[in-house]
Amino acid sequence: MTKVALSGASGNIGQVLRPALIKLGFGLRSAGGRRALTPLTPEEEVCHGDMRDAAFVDRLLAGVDVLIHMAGTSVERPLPEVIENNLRGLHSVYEGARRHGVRRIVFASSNHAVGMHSVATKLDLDCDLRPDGFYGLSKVWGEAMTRMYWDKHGIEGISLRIGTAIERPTEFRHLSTWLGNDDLVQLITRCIVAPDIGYLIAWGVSANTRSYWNNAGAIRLGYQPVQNSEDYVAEILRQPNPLDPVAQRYQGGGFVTIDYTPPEQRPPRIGA
Ligand code: 15L
Repeated sequence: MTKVALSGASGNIGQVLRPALIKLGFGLRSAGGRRALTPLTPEEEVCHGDMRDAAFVDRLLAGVDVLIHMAGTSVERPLPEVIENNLRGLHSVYEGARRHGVRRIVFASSNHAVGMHSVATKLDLDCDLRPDGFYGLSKVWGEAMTRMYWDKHGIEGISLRIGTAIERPTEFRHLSTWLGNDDLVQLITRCIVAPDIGYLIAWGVSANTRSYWNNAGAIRLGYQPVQNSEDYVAEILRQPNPLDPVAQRYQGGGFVTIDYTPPEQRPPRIGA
């Protein structure tokens, strides 16, 4: 039986994955952050702690085949916090993966690693990395680290650029970014069981008609999304778009306009 460790198990995505992975028959060890978790079944192992603590990482990863790494800061925050949780924390857990012979890491990257791309552009997986803040920048670090641990240490890695993982889309941007719960579970399952992956990047997105992203790369995983935000379009178009006009222009939406310098306040271009 494949032994799976799930970090960030008390977060929004973790709460969907825990019962689903147990039901699918994986041996699961779930890790929370500050608060202790209660096992959902007698078989589920639980732990909680700080990813920067090597002793905690050892408890999380001993005997594990696949780490689903969802822990860390998941929104835009001041740089020192992002560095601690998403850069130092990630390094600590990846070193733990080396110590314990973990075979594959599934890294929760984010669309915010490319959030400064225009909503008018459909992106392929080899698009330029254009983070929309310190959080997105930390995901660029994470993707590169996941690649490095495959190249240098032979730990298979999958960087999932997750869109908006919620039960149902609720606003205009979600028509492009939504990842429904059923597709999320299918995607993570494929990330655990798909053979001979080496390293790859995939968009964590449903089969949305208006997707910003071309997910052809996910074919290697065997991921075939079945949910489509268009099913909710009538309801969403009845509501005003909550994003301001600048945020509406970029794939990262509201993350873009946090600490944003408007064009009229930017230095003039050389030679312009
Ligand atoms: C993310 O990366 C965040 O973790 C999540 O809270 C959402 O903001 C999501 O992206 C999104 O872009 O909708």
